[in-house]
Amino acid sequence: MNKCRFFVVSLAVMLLASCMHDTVDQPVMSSEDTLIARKFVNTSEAAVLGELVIYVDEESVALLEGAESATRCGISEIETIATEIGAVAIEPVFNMKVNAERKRARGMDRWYVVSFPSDVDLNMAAKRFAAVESIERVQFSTRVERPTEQAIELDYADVIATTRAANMPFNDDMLPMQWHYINNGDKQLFPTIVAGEDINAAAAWEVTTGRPEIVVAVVDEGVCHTHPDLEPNFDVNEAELNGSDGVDDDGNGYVDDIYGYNFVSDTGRIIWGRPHDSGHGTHVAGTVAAVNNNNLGVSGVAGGSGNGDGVRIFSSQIFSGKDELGVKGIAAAIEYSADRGASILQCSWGVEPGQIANDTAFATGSVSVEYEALEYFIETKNCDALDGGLVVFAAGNVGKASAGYPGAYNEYIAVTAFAPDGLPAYYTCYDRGCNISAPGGEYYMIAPPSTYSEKGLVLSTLPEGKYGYMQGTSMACPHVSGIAALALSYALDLGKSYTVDEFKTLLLTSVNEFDSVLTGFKPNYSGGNMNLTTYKGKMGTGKIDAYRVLMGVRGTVSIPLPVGQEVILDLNRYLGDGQVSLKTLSEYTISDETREHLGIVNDAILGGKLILTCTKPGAGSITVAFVAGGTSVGGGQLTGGMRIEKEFALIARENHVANADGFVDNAEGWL
Ligand SMILES: [Ca+2]
Ligand SMILES: [Ca+2]
Ligand SMILES: [Ca+2]
Repeated sequence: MNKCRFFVVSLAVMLLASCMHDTVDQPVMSSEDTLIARKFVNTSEAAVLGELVIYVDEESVALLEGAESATRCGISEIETIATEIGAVAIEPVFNMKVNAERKRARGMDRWYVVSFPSDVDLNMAAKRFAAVESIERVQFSTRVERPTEQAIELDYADVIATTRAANMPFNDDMLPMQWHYINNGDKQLFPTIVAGEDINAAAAWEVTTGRPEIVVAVVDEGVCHTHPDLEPNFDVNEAELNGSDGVDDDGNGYVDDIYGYNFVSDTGRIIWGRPHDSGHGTHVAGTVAAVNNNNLGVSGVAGGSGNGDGVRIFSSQIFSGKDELGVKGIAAAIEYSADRGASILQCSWGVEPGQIANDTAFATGSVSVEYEALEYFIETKNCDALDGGLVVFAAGNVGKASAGYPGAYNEYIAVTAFAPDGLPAYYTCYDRGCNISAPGGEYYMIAPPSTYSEKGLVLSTLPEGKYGYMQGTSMACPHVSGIAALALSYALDLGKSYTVDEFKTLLLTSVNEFDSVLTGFKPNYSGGNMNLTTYKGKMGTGKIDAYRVLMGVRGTVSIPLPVGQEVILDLNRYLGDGQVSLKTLSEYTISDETREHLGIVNDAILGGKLILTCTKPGAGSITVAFVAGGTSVGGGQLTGGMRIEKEFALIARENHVANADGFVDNAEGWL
């Protein structure tokens, strides 16, 4: 597969290079050299000049906390080096004004950043620091690569005011163009579109549209908080909003952090319109939580119902124009996201696959400062429905058989991307480290290589009140973050709570299967072909389905159904061990909405089996009555069994398959 050459929104962040202690290849090394080499977290490749991150031993922390400067920090070896290289400052990476005790227990107070003139030889300085006994790790502050691709602004004349719009759950006029939420198979958007290749948002939004108690941190370019389709769902720091400029009014260690914090400029002012900014952060934020049903623009996955009830977002800004942010800022942004109350960390960035070899290189031995920050985020509980934080990353856009780190690491969810045809997007990474798939969009080439349509991309908000298209696993990622936010909102409704592991299991198993469509070839944007069998079993567990996720929270079994085929379902196979003694009564309820959504015809229960045909992709539910014990319900003069009712979720998709015995089956089994 060709590496995508244009408009793959690739926030390729070169956070970390591979661990030096694994790759050191010098035939003759003294034991002291080996000891020093083991202290290196990474190499100096793509490192920011003029700073190094160090991790000191416990005894040194007390001295450094009271340090006046790097040259007078109380540790003579450090003072000597600092004087020689002209170091100007030694400062803690993490913010001890919030949750200090927990951070100390994790050793987060032991990370410092040393700043010095940029003409100092970085490798020499690093080696000198690594030779200091009280310094246990040295990390180069690897440069963050900025997004270079721009969004395509929506031409308002393209907004399709078809009759479809009348059937939309919300009045946002661009929602009919957001196939990634509700895909009705509109060929105006993408000629080879397949209805139902979406996140099943319509059915999900009947269950919940979000709750303001759930907060998602958007770690990205600055998010435009003045956008009218985002502003109502912004998490606002009221103490700062009503406080004084230049003063840390809430004492959280960050001055004027009203809508988040800009870690690039180290100020509370979130910005988004500098040259080389792409609108990426604002786009991603809109997918999570653009305001629904406000008669304006787009919808967001967890953007509420138009009554101020969407999930909340804030901006942890790590990209800005051409400025470079080192790992200290990345780590601080993740820490801040936890301390400010986020339950979900939305990260549409990562290093190129292959730069970090494997999980051991990422998270064993001399681990990096950003790994420490991510672990802290996971450990931090910020809502009643989850006992910690969920970390979601984009898998990467270079079409490789591996996700990029950090997303590839086994504790974080890495999201692959599919196109409006339900097939892998040409750019998506897949296979190793990839956990789940979501819509990321794709160009449709009308006349390769120069004429293409952007309507198969993901449509969302852009800075300055605008809207536009972007594609990438960067765009798939916030679909998963948004669905996770919906699930936590619904869990709050129901008074349920999860451990982080339980919650990840729920998300990764609430999917529609991917593999049945992965045969043959698909033309890619450049006129070549993608061999689809390459992706079989490698796009993650499947395509995330928001309705299935919510049904999982409710505890309702989802049944996959094919479109356009009559199925005869033995519902007992979805109960107990699949062979239970429950007599199916002929009583059942299907709501009018479900009938409409699935186009259900010919439904009946005959001989204990449910018979029905769905004529279109959709989702809904059915409630069926059973007798537990005996063949009839007891009561009055009759001794009989207990009447019970059970709800099943029904998910109809083109590629769900009914077996010869009428049992609907697919790659997921019968979850
Ligand atoms: Ca503050
Ligand atoms: Ca202030
Ligand atoms: Ca809207």
